[in-house]
Amino acid sequence: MGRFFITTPIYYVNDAPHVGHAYTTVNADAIARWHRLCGEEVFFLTGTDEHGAKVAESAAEHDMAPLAWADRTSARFKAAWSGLDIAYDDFIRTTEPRHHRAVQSFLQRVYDNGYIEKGLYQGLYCVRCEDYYTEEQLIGGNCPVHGTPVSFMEEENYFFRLDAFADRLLEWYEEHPEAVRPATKRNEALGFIKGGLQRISITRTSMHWGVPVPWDDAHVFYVWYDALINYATAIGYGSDEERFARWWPSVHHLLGKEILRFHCVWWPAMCMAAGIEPPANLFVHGWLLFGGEKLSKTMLQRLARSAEELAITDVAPDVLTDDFGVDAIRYHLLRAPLGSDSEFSYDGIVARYNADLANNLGNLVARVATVVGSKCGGIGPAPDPRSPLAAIADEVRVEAAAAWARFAPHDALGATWRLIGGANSLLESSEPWKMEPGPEVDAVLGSALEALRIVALLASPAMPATCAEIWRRIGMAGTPEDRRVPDDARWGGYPGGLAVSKGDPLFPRRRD
Ligand code: ME8
Repeated sequence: MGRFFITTPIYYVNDAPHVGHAYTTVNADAIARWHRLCGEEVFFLTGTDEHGAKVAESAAEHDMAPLAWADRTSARFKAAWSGLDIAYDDFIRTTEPRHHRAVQSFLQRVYDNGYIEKGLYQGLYCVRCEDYYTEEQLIGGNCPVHGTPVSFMEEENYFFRLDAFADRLLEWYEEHPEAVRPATKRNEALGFIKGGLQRISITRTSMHWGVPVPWDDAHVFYVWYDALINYATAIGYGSDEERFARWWPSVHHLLGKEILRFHCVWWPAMCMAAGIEPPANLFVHGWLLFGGEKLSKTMLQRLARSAEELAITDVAPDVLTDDFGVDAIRYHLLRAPLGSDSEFSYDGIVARYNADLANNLGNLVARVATVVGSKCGGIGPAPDPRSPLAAIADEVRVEAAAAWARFAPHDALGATWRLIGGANSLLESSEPWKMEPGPEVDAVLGSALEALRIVALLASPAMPATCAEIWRRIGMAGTPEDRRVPDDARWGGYPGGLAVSKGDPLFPRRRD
């Protein structure tokens, strides 16, 4: 049996989850569900990043101890994911003892291998990024990511010899041309490496909210250094070597483009320094943009201050799912191409909802059930092996599978929706509702039911509850998730003779 290990970044607990986090998590969830449908053993990891100055500051602002604050916000992420039907296999918190142990054993190894040394660090620091910048990297004297002022910092700490890995990283990139995708992001990472790597400061004495350095208890590890290791902790690094070897290095890291350097330069080098293989697959996605800007916490706070335009709550995942339904929001997030930036707007959700869900999928389900009721006594006929839909379904099955496999849910769903469109066109051209009951009507309706069965299978990673409901309405037993692709998605699987039930509209049309 194949194995598939996928991760999201672990999110900071300095603030509440928003739709940008949901974008990554829903995509990872749908891709994980696809691989389960393929019959693979899947491990889907997400979690929260709970150390560092930023979290300590947020806790202090709320008059709380850092751990109590982390408990509260981490729980909000879990609640958000349960509200979006996210089926993760593990939710890691970096404050857990298992993570502290793994970080200490990983970095002790790097230290023992001679890649960590002591030195004095001075530089311009952004607290929000938890990262140092050079003068040239600043924009108008401010942090290039947050646009907020940076501060001068000086401290004695330990350094990781990132500079020692430039050649090995370039070699690794050469030998693994597909490791970082898309190609534009691979080039960006290569640009960082070729631009020159410097040793990086990886410990702090200025604050204590972090994993203690095992060989020097005056220091804690810098939060990025502990955070990246979560991917190894969760599969047993340092505690269960057999388990670790089963899952590593063939991981798929999904991440936003602003953390490319950490994942595509630092992390592979850290792995090399610890004597393990670098992660095999890194997929760097774009941002959801809101009025052309990254939909960030900072921006949301600003929006909340100028609430006439749009309130912060409009982009919190639960407000959207309460308004449109869980699967409609999942679908919307999955239709934004993963590799590039996409505009995100309320009007955009309404437009896509009406076009794809209300008019196309919802309409097909309702029409088929109604006409099967009036022309076939409510019993679904078997599909026609010569239906024009059979050829579309064959094509769509192959295309959707390839698209899911290359981390392109938007293309997989685009292909799947061609089958819905084909079924709607068949109904419109043959107008079974005007025909006398008989073999001709049966052939059309049986084929439309078969198209719905295949759509419910192929779209189930995106819209699990809706697809299970379609499955039930066309009379199939169990849920699509009990089945396997590609075999069960071949034309002819709908047996006929099943009771087809009508129900409330799946996606009532929106007027706003
Ligand atoms: O960076 N569009 O955590 P974070 C798309 N703790 N994705 C977005 C987004 C947007 N507008 N805004 C956020 C951290 N994201 C670190 C990660 S990993 C070892 C440590 C998503 O809470 C996207 O996945 O700032 C991005 O990379 C992540 O949230 C950043 O979350």
